[in-house]
This record gives sequence, structure tokens and C-alpha cells, in this order.
Amino acid sequence: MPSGSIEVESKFTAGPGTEARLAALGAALAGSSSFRDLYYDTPDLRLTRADHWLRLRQGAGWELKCPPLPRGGASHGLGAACPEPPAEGAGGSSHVPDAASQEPPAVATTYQELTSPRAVVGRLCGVLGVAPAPGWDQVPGAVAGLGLQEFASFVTRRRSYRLGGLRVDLDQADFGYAVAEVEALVGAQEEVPAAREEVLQLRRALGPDGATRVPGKMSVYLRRHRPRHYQLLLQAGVLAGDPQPP
Ligand code: V4E
Repeated sequence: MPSGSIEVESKFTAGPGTEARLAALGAALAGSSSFRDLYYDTPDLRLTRADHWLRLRQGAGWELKCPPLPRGGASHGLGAACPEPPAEGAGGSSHVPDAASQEPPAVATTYQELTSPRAVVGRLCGVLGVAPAPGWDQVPGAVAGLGLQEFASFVTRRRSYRLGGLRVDLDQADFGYAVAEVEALVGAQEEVPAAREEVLQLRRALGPDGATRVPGKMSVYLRRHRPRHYQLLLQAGVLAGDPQPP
């Protein structure tokens, strides 16, 4: 898949009975891990304002989570057009309910995850409207050349389960926030609606908050540690005013 996988995911709040429920549904524990994520942006936050999330994940390397390009859009052409800012409540997210669905908006999100250096750098250049320079064939060169700076750093302890084609991650972040998610990976935009239904079905079976949007780790991290950044993303419509944990 040249342009990376498309992730359809839905976050929920796990409780003391979640793992037993997973086991009862036939899910298998796929592993436990612990990793640090470092997130990067320009000093004026142009990447996250455009809903682009560049991170260096310990054990995995550089990853860019961003809204899938519209059909026919360049997947990683250098100098690709800057996407429009996302709709209210997060752009890559399925925050605008599709006509056929009775699901409440904002419960499942859809993002592309790019990992190949060429795709990551191409998309960064497209969003920032700059041409790539020599030495930017690897992500660290582009990060330095584009003047990107770290804005978030935290460790996640994760337990992952597999059930059919779905993954369930139970995350505990080191800043004191726990969140779980059901995730499907698909290879093409056409597969998103069916994956979304599967994800939401399992989420309803697991979460006590089946129709509630649960904030991700970053939303809580920014609100607590980078309040001005958080406010800016609320104003930009990239993060919704999620119900926040205390
Ligand atoms: C896409 C995104 C961000 C990047 C972090 O994504 P997230 O899925 O929260 O982190 P994680 O560690 O679970 O990644 P994984 O291991 O699954 O790849 S930060 C904010 N967003 C946008 C966003 C949004 N607007 N709303 C929700 C509910 N989630 C993410």
C-alpha cells in the first residue's frame, strides 16, 4: 500500500470488566508494550491546525497521522496541495455523519497513517507549502529543515487484543489518563464504511459509553499541558470540545 493504511477507530472508556468481556467475545491478548511518543509541529502550529500529527514513536519510528486525501488526490506527491482545514470536530474524523448512518457524529475517526519517509515528507511539504530540499529524503532531515519542534512527549502502556480483523488497545498514559480504542485498518477509502460499522459494533459491545465521544490522549495532554495550543485547535475545529476527564 504505497500511501499507508487507513485507520478507522473509536475510543471508549474501559472499565474493570473490559478485559473479561473481551475474553468472553473471543478476543485474544496480542501483547503488551510501552512506548514514548514525541510529537512535532512548526512553531506556529501549522501541522496540527491542519489536523496533521507527526510523531516519533519509540520502537516504530516516524509516523504521520492525517486526513485521508480525497479520491484522486496525490497520495504523496511532493508539493501536493494543502488540504482544507477540517470540518468542525476534527477533519480526518467521521465527524460529519454520513447520510445513510444513524450513528451520532464524532464517535469513529478515520485517519491515514503514513510511515514511508517519502510519503511523510511529501505530505509535510504539501501542507506547509514548501518544496523539499536536499537531505529531506529521510524524516529527521525534513524535521530539522522545516524547523519542526517537539510539543508533546508522553509514555503509553498498552495492552492489545485482537478479535477477527479488529484490534482493541487499552492505553494508560503516564500523565494519568486511560483510554481504549477499537481499530480497523483498511487499504482503501471504499472499505471505510463497513469497517466503521464493525468498529462501532464492537465498541458498543465493550463500552458503557457507546454513543459518547471520548477524548484521545492528545486532547487531554494538550488541555492540561499546552492550554493555548488546545484552545487554538478547538478554534480551528480540529479538536472538539470533548467531555474531559477530571
Ligand atoms: C489523530 C489525532 C492525534 C494523533 C494521535 O492519535 P491517537 O489515535 O489519539 O493516538 P494513539 O496513540 O492511540 O495512536 P495509534 O497507536 O492508534 O496510532 S491527536 C488528535 N488526533 C485527532 C483526533 C480527534 N480529533 N478525535 C479523536 C477522538 N481522536 C483523534
